[in-house]
Amino acid sequence: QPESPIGGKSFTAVAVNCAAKAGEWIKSKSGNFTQLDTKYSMHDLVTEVDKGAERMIRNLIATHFPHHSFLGEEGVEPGPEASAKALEDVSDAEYLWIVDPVDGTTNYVHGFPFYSVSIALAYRGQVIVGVVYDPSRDELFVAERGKGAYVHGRKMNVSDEETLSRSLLATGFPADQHVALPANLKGIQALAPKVRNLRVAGSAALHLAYVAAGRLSGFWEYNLSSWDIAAGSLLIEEAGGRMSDVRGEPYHLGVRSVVASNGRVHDELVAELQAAERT
Ligand code: 2AM
Ligand code: CA
Ligand code: CA
Ligand code: CA
Repeated sequence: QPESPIGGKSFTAVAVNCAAKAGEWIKSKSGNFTQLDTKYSMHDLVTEVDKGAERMIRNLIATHFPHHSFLGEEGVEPGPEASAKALEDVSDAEYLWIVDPVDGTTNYVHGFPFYSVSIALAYRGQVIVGVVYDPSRDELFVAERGKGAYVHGRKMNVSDEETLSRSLLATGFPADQHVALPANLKGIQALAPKVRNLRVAGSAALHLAYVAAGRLSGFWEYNLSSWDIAAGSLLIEEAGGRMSDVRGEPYHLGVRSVVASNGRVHDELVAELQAAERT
């Protein structure tokens, strides 16, 4: 696995710088953005802030690393097929930046302060840097492969609950109203009575950061895209947690339906979701 360039700015420093700059601008525009559009459906929102933040991040990365590839939500046609295709198109990239400029746009639009900037760098398909930034609380979550996960310099560890009955879990309502939403409503119905409680706060990347920080025991969501998950996946792994798809198979960049946990409750969570899908 490659080291960051010596002398120049490290990969992690650039990722952090991008997240901080974009995050500050996003927060400054909160409540006074001017363009609100829908993309794929009435549930899929975008503002000029999403687009502007992605452009800002993309340009900053290109100045430092002009030969790296870039995949960002706002550069891809809306909808699940296009997002899977866009990932395929860059699958042979050596260095690939995977960026969600605003994860939680619906929250951002409503002034609900739970959204994030998500920036990952993958080397030959494996995430080596993951940064999630929450501008509302000025919380910066950073992981480097093999070097741990940190929130503002403090080492993060996943929580130690051993059972679902002691777990605080989070999930998300899928955008796909036909297949994924009914599937996840079954999951919610099955899990709600078995856990301490459930949260559905609206930013997958920030939910993943919260699992890494030990604030949530686990998280699952259906039909996400690579930019929602990539950065958070490394936070989880470096904080000692576990990432998989909803069947329990190991996480990779193509996984869209994801389970993340402190590791201890993982098998139980996957089993409940599998059982719920069969009902
Ligand atoms: P976004 O805000 O970047 O779009 C919330 O459940 C999660 O789902 C967020 O990470 C959100 O990312 C994502 N999301 C919202 N609308 C979506 C859509 N239409 N398709 C796919 N993911 C979506
Ligand atoms: Ca979006
Ligand atoms: Ca997103
Ligand atoms: Ca987004």
